[in-house]
Amino acid sequence: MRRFVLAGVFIELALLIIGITWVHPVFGSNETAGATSASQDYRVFGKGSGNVVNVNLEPTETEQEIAQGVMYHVWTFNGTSPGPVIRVHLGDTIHFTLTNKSTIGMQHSIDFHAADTPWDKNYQPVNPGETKTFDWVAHFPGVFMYHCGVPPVLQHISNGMYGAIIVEPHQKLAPAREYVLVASEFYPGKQPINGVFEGDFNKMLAAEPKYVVFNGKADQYKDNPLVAKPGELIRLWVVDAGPTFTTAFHVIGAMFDHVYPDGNPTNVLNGVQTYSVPPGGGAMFELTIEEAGLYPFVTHAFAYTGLGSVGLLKVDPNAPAAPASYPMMADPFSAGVTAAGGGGGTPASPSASPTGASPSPSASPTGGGAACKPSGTELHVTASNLLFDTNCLAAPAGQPFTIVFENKDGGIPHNVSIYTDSSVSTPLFKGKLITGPDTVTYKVPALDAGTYYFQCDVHPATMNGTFVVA
Ligand SMILES: [Cu+2]
Repeated sequence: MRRFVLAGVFIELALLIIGITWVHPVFGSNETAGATSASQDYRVFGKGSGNVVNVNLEPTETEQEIAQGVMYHVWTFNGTSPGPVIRVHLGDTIHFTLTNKSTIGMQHSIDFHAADTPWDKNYQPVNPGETKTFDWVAHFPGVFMYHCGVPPVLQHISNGMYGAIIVEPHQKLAPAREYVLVASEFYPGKQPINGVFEGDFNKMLAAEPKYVVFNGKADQYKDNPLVAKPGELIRLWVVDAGPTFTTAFHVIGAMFDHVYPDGNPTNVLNGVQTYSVPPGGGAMFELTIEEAGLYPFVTHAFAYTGLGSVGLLKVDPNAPAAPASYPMMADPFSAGVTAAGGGGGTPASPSASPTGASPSPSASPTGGGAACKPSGTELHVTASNLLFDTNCLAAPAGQPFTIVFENKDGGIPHNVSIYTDSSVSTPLFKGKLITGPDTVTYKVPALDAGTYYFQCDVHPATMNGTFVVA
């Protein structure tokens, strides 16, 4: 069995972090014993080998550097975008558990492209704090996407909820230097909020990404090239997570000996220059490079190459030896480069979760500035793309007032609540949650003069500001 990336202690660590347990390892799996499945060369049928692999994914939102110096509020599986690389064998039963650890009150779900299982039963939204478990059998070998399928799927995928799963075929693959590359797009809004960008749904709809990346960060393999030795077999597992663009995968200065659409060894193309991996698709690329040097890998759709989807493959006789094996689950950032974060991306810390951070109002008590003064008893605030359109609201002291709140985020609940301060221990007014698109007019009783704090109680880390009563 081929394993991915790291060795020793780091593998243990990765397994712990990623939360996946390899239950019955299948070494050299030609499965017959106890199997109820029939098999054709391109697939198996039925119940498979009976080997069970526990896979646990935990949707959660956090922050991640998606380009040099650009922090983004990613929605993830297990705290990174892409989520962990999952690696199983043809015929395995995947005992899958999703535990929704959303920090912003968001439903999430799973969709495994490698599985045959009913959408209406197993791919449905899971509420925050709830768990969903089901089993499926890996009937097809190859490399596949998994993703969140909660509407709008465009938004959940754009914000980072995807990963790759490799299903190894019965016939052992030739030993190779392997890397996993998950291509995707990011659509940050114009301005960061407290230094962090949110996804812009309108840009997602318009297919106008700011970044097109491999493994969650623009240009990361320019700084930290993938390495190989001259003459060595290189195997690249490429998944295009989209949400919208095709990856026209090409290595400058080299040809692919073989491309296997969807990674199925029975789908063989020979002598390929560029092969398009569609959004939601995958492919296994094999090549051998004889001469030492730098060989950039790109999407050959050049309007997008410059947005971050170019990396270097460095062929060097002094490259460290390829790993003898690859772990069944791995940190997608390292992509097989070296142990411990050689890929340059730092897996985002789950502790950066919005509810864990103490919300610091973006405007200090005086930060509202001259523009933030009361002007009448009808206040207006709009929520869009998980942001308010202002970070300061003001009302006159000693008289009741109204807040006209418009929530433009379809399917997403928001509210406006006012507290004495950002510890949110003392509410002055709690607005009813409304799910967008919707508008509500809150009637707020008179408040004494002071400088207070407002937030959306569902998204406090990014939707907050100063509330001035004067
Ligand atoms: Cu989701």
